[in-house]
This record gives sequence, structure tokens and C-alpha cells, in this order.
Amino acid sequence: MNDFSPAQLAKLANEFDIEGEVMDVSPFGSGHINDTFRVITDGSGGARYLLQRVNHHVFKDVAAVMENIQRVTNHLKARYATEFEGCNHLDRRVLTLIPAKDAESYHRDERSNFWRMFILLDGTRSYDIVETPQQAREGGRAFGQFQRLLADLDVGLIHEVLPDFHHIGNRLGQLGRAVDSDAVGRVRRVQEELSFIKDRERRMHAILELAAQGRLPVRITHNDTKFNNVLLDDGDRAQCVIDLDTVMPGYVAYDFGDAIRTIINRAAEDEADLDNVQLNIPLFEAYADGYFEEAHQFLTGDEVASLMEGVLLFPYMQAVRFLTDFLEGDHYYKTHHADHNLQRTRAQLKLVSELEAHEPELRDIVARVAARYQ
Ligand code: GN1
Ligand code: MG
Repeated sequence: MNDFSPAQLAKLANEFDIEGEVMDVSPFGSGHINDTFRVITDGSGGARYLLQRVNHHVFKDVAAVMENIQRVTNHLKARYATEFEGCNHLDRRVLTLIPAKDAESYHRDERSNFWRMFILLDGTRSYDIVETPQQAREGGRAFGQFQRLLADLDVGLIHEVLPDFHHIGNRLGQLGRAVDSDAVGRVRRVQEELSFIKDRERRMHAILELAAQGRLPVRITHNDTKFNNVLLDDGDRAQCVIDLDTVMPGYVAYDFGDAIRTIINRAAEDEADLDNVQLNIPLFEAYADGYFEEAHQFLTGDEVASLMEGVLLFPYMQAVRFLTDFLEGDHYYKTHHADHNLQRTRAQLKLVSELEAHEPELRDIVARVAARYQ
């Protein structure tokens, strides 16, 4: 992140079609993969932008990522314009890319980094930990609406930019290889975590099994539905779904599960004190209700039945991914201290235990909410 001086960043910002002179560039947000900066110019009303370096070690085909984003944002804007007639704040509802001066959607610098720019939405905020049912409900509506408005876009047009991204067999395979090579000698420290993971391997294949039976439609899904990827306005109304890098063909249970992973947890994703990893069940119901309000129009019965499998799977899969990175020497996720990936792993596994302990109650809630929208 600090590889770039303010002058270099200002120069990069000027590669894009921005209004005015760059006044300030500063680090922004809490993503684990890309580098994000806020750019302020003296353009009319003080224009604000987001400048991002796309991590091309993770996203190996950046052009395909950008094509997906353009296709999806264009489609969403067209859908908002027809569905909400007179909706004249399209660039507050949907991310807007600022093209590079050569009209490309991204800029490649002399060190082969990939850069892109979006309009920064003023007066919005995101939450790492959800505080109120109203926020949770708005998150559900936002991701439900996102899926609903994309339901009539041909999924065949969307590139699978990270193949098998949410395939648990693939993730467990990566973990197995990391254990076998034990590149940084950490395997002996994680025996307990490995056996917890092993014990649950089978049931975590539930979604893949339903899919193999042809029971789950492949839809265009977001695939990174952390709650902080919804921007809310100052009245906590959902404004815009962000972070569209992973929009790909997928199953709705994946988006539901990943959202619940961050919403139902009273603590942070990387909480150090495992006693604080507790469920906030009213937020679960509120999210589910907001989600169904939008999604009941297209969800099939099998999809509804798969949602709880996603809820159990996502903290588990996230733990598998954090643990793999820990065993490989922390190359994938940005870490902020030694053993950060191990701490993240433990917090996610604790969340799995809590979800298992409350599974019947959570299933009842999904059934009750689904019935409300029948
Ligand atoms: C990464 O970069 P960020 O924070 O949006 C990751 C997600 C994980 C998440 C865990 C491309 O997302 O899949 O769920 O960290 N993105 C990628 O916080 O791997
Ligand atoms: Mg992301």
C-alpha cells in the first residue's frame, strides 16, 4: 500500500477522466485483496473518486473482471431506470466506472499494476459489524435486489474470473496440499483446527450435492456479500452494492451464507477473544426478511432449502481459506500482525460451532420468513 508516493498516486489518478485537479489521495477501506485510495479533486462541488489497484496475483485476468463489472453495472442501471421510473440517481444506486483517458476501463502502469477508478458515493457508510435489525434488513434487500435485477441477464455472458471460488472440495484440496508441504513449519500448531475441519467435511458438501442432482439453478451472484459491501445512507437505507470483482455464476445459498457470516456474528471476522463470537439471532431474521422481500419472486423451493447449508458452509470455508493461507506463509490475505490468519481461522470456526448449536432455531426462522412471502 505504501509502495506509492502521493505524487505517484496523483499521477495515476490523472490517467482517468476525472474532473478538476487532484487535491488529496489517501488510503481507504478495509479490503483484504485490492489497494484502495480516496481521491479528492477541486472539480465542481469537490469531486470524489475511488482509485483502486486490482490485485492481479488474485485476479489473473483483470480485463475479464472489468468486462463483468461493466456488463453488470450497465444492466443494473438499465433495470433501475425502467423499474423505478424517474430514478435519476442511478450513480448512487449502482457503481460507476470512470474510464481511463484512453477510453479503456482500466489503466496499466509501467510496473504492470492494474488501476481503475469509480465515483465515490458521498454521504454513505459501511459497517464491519451490524448494529441494528434495520441495517441487517437493508442488507438483505440490497443483495436480494441485486440478484433479482440480474436474473434476466444471461449468465453465460459473465466470466468465471476465479474458477471454483466457492467450491468447498477445491478449498479443502488446497488446504490438504498446504498441510502436506508444510512450507513454513506451522502444521504442528493447528492440529485441533484441522481435526475440527475434518469432522465436518462431508456435510459441507450439501450444496454441491444438490447442484450435482441438477436442483440448484446457476445464477449471477455477487460472491463477496460481506455486510461491509453494502453502502447505507445516513438514515441506514441501502444505497449501493459494491465490490463487484467476484460477480460470477453461482448459487444463491453462497451469497446468503456469506452475508449471514458477517451479520449474525456479534464480533469481528478476526475476533481474538472467542467468547465474544456469539450469534445475534434477531439480525438473522431481519436479513432473511429483507432478502426474501426481493428474492421470493424468483427463488425455487430447493433454493430456499439450500440457504441454511450456505449459512453453515461459509464460516467453515472462510476458516479453511484463512488456515490455508496461514500454512502457506500468509501470501493471499493482507495480514496486520503475526498469526493474524490463525486468529481469523479460530474466530470463524467458533462461529461454525455457534451456528451448529442454533441450527434448528435458524432453520425455523428461514421457514417462517419464507412462508411470509409465499
Ligand atoms: C476477501 O478483499 P475483500 O475483503 O473484499 C476475499 C473474500 C473473503 C474476504 C474475507 C477475492 O474479500 O472472498 O470472503 O476477503 N476476496 C477474494 O474477509 O478472495
Ligand atoms: Mg472483495
